[in-house]
Amino acid sequence: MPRLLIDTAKGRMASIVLALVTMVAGSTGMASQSETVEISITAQQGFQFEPTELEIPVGAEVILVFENAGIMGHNLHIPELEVMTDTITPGKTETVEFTFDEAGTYAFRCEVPGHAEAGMTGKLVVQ
Ligand SMILES: [Cu+2]
Repeated sequence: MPRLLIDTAKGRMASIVLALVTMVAGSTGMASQSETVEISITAQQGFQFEPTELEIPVGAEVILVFENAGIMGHNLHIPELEVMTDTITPGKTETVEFTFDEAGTYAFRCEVPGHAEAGMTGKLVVQ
């Protein structure tokens, strides 16, 4: 009889802990799904992106505004997502939207011949 009481108490504790874990997991999951993040990357003079590194939450809907503040045409390509802007002329902007479903470090680069080699590269840290 006393043993049965202990088992019941343990069982109740276990179900309370489980309920808490489920609540926490559910709320963070919903937050990342509905999250929208706007970032901007500028192509500068001298074959440089600014910034060259950004942090992005995994699962967020990313709105990337790419601006060309340089003196020649540039684009922005994220090879692993197959996301790429047009090559835009100085003073123009282009917006692309995408989502990273997996954490990791993703490179971006300008695909105009010679530009990445001259320094037009950067990375997005997704976590
Ligand atoms: Cu370029």
